[in-house]
Amino acid sequence: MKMIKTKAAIAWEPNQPLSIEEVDLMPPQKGEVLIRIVATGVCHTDAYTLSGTDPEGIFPSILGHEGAGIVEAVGEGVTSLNVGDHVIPLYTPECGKCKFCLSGKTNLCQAIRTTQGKGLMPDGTTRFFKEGKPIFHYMGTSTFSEYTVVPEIAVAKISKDVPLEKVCLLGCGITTGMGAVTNTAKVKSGDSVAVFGLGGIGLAVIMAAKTVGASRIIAIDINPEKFDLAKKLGATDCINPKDYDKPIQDVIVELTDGGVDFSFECIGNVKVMRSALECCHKGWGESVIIGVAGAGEEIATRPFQLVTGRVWRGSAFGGVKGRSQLPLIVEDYLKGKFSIDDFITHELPLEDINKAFDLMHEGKSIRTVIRY
Ligand code: NAD
Ligand code: AHE
Ligand code: ZN
Ligand code: ZN
Repeated sequence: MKMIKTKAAIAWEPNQPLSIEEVDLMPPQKGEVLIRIVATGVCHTDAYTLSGTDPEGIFPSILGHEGAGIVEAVGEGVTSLNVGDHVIPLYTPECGKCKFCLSGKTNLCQAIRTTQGKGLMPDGTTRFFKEGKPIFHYMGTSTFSEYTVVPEIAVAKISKDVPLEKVCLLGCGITTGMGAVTNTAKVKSGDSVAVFGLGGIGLAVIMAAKTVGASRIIAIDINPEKFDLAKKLGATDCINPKDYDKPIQDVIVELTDGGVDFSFECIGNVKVMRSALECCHKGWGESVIIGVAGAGEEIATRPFQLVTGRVWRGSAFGGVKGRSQLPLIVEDYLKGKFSIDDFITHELPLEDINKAFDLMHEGKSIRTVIRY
């Protein structure tokens, strides 16, 4: 197989619009697969990296990590995937062999994490080129390209019965929010929950908290336009911190007779992370950080908050092991156990991808799905 041409949105430098161009893509090498991306969501993490505040941000690169597609070719030695398989590329792979995979304690497979963070395939090179010069991969997935090459261990094979233009959102946002509730926090029926940030992640947290039977789900955002959907998905209370002249954690502690059982930060704002911890109930409340903060940002609280029993933890991709567990989540979607449609507020062709970023920054979208 020779080099192919693919249409892609290139991030040439931070804070500049993506440029739609044709680039060259090498065929899949040993242990790699070529995927035709059918659709991809645009997640806030793509905007974060494009903004230049991601310490691992590297340019020029092809962003995108919330995609779904079809296997077009497999490289030497690939045994678990075949041409025609429907798949979701994984930014958190699952090799099944590394210390992390074998620990039974985490989904954070580290088999290819170092090269992935440098925008490279596991052999230390790129597959994308423009006029002979390498274009870097992003999160090991680069779904803002019609064709992409991904390591076999970073591909979940899913049912052919689901629409790829919907389940692409399981490649990051919806899975992350739902998994943070069920795997990381392990919210149970009757628990109270506070959710900070009502984008794709926060709304998925709300949806899952409702499903497990949370008694009270407090949704917090500075954009009240997000409240209707939050209520539809299960929020019992919607709060805009701008409506109060005291810290939002104090408001929530008063509302809940001492604080919530669980809180989730779904923004990436270190000050809000503090509020999310401090609105948790003394003695047992747990706060899960999902939001991603920029280089140099740090969280702070009085250690007393932890001494007195609150717990701070984090969650990546909802603690979900992509190859073994994501196909089961897709099956749950097929069985009608949760909604994806509610999250898709816009659909655009790749040519208009910069509009998807504008809509996100203007607070007008939950998820824009880019259809190739
Ligand atoms: P989004 O931009 O769609 O939503 C963020 C929401 O936060 C918006 O509704 C915005 O109005 C609200 N917000 C902003 N500042 C606020 C404040 N001070 N107080 C209250 N609300 C505020 O983003 P998203 O795609 O839902 O992603 C959310 C965060 O999660 C981002 O930081 C993203 O990078 C991160 N993320 C992490 C993981 C993970 O695995 N840990 C996965 C996906 C996304
Ligand atoms: N490069 C960033 C890391 C950002 C980050 O934490 N990413 C999440 C996924 S966000 C998806 O929208 C993640 O999976 N983290 C685990 C990991 O290994 O990156 C930075 O800040 O350096
Ligand atoms: Zn994401
Ligand atoms: Zn592993």
